[in-house]
Amino acid sequence: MRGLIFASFLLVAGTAHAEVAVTDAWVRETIGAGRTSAGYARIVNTGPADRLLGVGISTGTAEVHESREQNGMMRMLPVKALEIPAMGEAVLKPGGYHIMIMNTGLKRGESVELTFTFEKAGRITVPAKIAPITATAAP
Ligand SMILES: [Cu+2]
Repeated sequence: MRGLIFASFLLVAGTAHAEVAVTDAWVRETIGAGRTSAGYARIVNTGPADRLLGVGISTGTAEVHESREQNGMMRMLPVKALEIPAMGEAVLKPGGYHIMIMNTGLKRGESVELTFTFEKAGRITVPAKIAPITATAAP
């Protein structure tokens, strides 16, 4: 039943913005007093090149970051616009591009809404599953 609701939700989002779809969205839980987390997703583009301009979360604040090694240290840098290639995809995953999530508590097993804003495709809101803090891939 949950799967069915999720599938029909994606169908609605897909109808509004047929060329860009956001799938496999997930975030990590926060533990104790922790208020910072990270989120990931796959962005599939069946149309012309687009750009991801920002991501919002229904329960706090979020920004797009890139993890990059600099002088042997992992650093996180804000990304102003993430290029989504024509007829291609962009994957936000641990160790690379990610959604930095601040000022919120996230409980494992629940879900939260992420809103992706694209230059051409506009806004796409999808549910993101909240995974254990140790997760390295979509639950
Ligand atoms: Cu970050």
